[in-house]
Amino acid sequence: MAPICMINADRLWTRLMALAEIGATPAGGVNRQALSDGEIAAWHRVIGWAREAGLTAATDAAGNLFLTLAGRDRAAPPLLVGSHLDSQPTGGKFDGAAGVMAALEVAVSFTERGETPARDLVVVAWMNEEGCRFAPGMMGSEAFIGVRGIEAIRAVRDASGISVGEALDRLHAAFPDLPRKPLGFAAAAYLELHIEQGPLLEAAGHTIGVVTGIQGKKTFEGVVAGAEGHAGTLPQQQRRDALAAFARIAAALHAQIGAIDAEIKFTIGRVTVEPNAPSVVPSRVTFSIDLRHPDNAVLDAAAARVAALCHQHAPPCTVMIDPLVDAPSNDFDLNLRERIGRAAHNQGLPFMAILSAAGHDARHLAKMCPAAMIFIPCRDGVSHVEHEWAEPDHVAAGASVLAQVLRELALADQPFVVGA
Ligand code: HGY
Ligand code: MN
Ligand code: MN
Repeated sequence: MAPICMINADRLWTRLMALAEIGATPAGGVNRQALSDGEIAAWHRVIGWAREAGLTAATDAAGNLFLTLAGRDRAAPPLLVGSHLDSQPTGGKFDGAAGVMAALEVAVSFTERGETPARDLVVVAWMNEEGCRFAPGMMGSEAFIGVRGIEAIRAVRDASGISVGEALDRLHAAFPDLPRKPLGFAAAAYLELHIEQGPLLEAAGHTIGVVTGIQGKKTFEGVVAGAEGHAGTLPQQQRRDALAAFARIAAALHAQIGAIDAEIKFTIGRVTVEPNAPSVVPSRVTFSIDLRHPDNAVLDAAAARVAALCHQHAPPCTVMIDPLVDAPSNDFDLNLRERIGRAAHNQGLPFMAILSAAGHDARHLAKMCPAAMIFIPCRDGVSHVEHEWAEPDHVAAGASVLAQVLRELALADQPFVVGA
């Protein structure tokens, strides 16, 4: 069934594919990491499209991008809608980008219909949602709502030693004319469209997911310390082999944390070995831990066991475990969820309630204003892979539902009450 809410589906798809050319990988994916040349190029392209439609562009100290369609009451807290433009190194065309482009398409459709929202409609692209080049992720939305200080964020370095601060200064220097908004300006509500990044919508044959919340997530960084030595002369018994210790630790964590129940998600996604030389006994291993579960009590109990298991299997090496992210499962705004379901129903789109297994910036926005998410299916439920795919009709349907909800909120003369 064609979407009934005025968006230009062809323009949306064409622009989404044009955006995917920035950072395109030979295997058909996207590598457009946070604050990279690719993301700067994406800003130029998206700001160009926004300015063509009369929106104004701005940023903030955290490198978030804001594209504003002016409303009648400029002083009223705006409607925020968007996602992120950065990707994983072997990411896909849709993760984040679909949400930013759908939001921009809705804003452009307002201008084409000569409609002025009652309050500003601000399209946002959050800085470093993915947390790959710079860990942890969601730095832009965390700085925006104040759960992570901008100076702590600026101090984080990537594998080549470049700090977020240096990369942010480089981004801002590339857009010297962009005004700066204050971190954490008040917003009336936040909406985010995203691919599900899981199999449930596709399996159920549904087009729209009304996201109830996001499962809890805790991440850590572990450092195992040993001692370097000659691979040919240092006797085994005298070795403090950091990689051997990490192997024991990883096996124990997978066996005892990763198998707690059918819901737990446990990932060691990055391991760095030093000095990483074939004939040198490894002296240091740095590794990531990504732990998730929908039940906060189970997540807390599992996380509480991580450090003890690491210390148990580290000797004769030592290990340090630093917590990075502690984000409990949350619930999205009921009123917004009802609006999304109604819009999907009005447009004849099969929809279902769904918990998000993947993390999103909306988790943080939900701490400062009513927030909700709209999911669309992705092929085989896969994401964070180069062959990530979403059907044009699904992208259009998601944008059309987003448009209907935003028009309800934005065209309401009397101040709408969300979060009630
Ligand atoms: O890791 C996540 O859940 C998100 O897709 N970056
Ligand atoms: Mn994402
Ligand atoms: Mn992602």
